Amino acid sequence: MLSVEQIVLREIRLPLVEPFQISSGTTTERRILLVEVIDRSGASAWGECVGGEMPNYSPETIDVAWLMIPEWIAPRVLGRKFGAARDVHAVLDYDFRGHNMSKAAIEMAMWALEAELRSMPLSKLLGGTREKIPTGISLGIQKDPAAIAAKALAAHKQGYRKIKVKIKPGKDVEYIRAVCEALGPEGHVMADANNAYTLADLPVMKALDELGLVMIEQPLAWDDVVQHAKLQRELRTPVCLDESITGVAQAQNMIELDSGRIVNIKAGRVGGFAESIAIHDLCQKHGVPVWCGGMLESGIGRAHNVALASLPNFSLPGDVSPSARYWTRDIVTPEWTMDSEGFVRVPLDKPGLGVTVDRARIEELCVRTESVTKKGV
Ligand code: OSB
Ligand code: MG
Repeated sequence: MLSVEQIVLREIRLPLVEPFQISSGTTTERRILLVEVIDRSGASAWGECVGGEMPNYSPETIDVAWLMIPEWIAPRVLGRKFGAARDVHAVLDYDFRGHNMSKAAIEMAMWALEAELRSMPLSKLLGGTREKIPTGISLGIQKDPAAIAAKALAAHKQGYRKIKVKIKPGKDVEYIRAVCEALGPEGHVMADANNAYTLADLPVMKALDELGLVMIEQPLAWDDVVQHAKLQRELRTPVCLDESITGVAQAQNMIELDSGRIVNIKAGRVGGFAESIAIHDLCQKHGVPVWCGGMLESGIGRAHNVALASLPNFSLPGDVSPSARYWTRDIVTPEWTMDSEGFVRVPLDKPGLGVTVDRARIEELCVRTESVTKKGV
């Protein structure tokens, strides 16, 4: 039985080792909202809200999450008895639209707490079967084709098993072509547009289609599944949806309409692990591969992602790069590492997240904190 008495929110600031540019904006420093859920016995577990600094990926931001969690989400969880973390999703979703990233931060912390209390690795609690995760890198937009080709080649040599390159109009075909030429046929290159195109850009999409990419991620509008179906009909390259898939219903629509043939699952975007597993299972039933996306998470969010990516239908490399790709120093020990073959190991030797949360480091980086308990207690 799970019953949480206190939820603590903390905002930390973590500068990225290099700026990360996508079609809709650049991030240089992450403002990360961490949540800690604490039960009666004092057992605690962590979650991370993936809401961005700006509303350029989704309407959610860290500041909106900081309002939503104490006011609307924590009260549904505090003092309530859950048989299992699996039951939290329905409670958070009942007559409560959207705010998936805020809900997910708490829902995922509840799974971590259950794993902790049952002394099992989070991966096992979720139904994971993999012991190591094939890893991809997501490279931000660079100043010219030579610069992105050099970055991609360095990543390929480090062992990364999938190289994702961000694109935007004017920085697309020539950039991707340079990467493909640098890496050769074993490059496993893909492009992610973060909604920067419309169907009027079909010639650009057709040119990308000639390059033999593993997939093209979310080229069209962030909430669309209809125009993507028209595009997919014109392309041999599989379209992968990210932003558009906010839950299992949209995944169902994607499959019915053939608007994409691969799903990037980010647990934050879909409201947590229960919904991620539902999408995973639906896709598996329909022969649609999935992979685990990333949102420039700290070592805590990364632990959640690695656990999720251990499920069997996560058959393509995930954006679960090691700590050093993002930070000079992470907030967990040991830090996340990748071997020279491009695998991140699933920590199966420790319960819960499988890494130790560095509280002292979090205190150092913390710029605000709020503790929420059940009203009247
Ligand atoms: O579209 O996948 C995306 C980061 C921020 C917002 C959107 C995206 C991303 C990434 C980062 O691609 C992947 C990572 O965490 O390494
Ligand atoms: Mg994406």
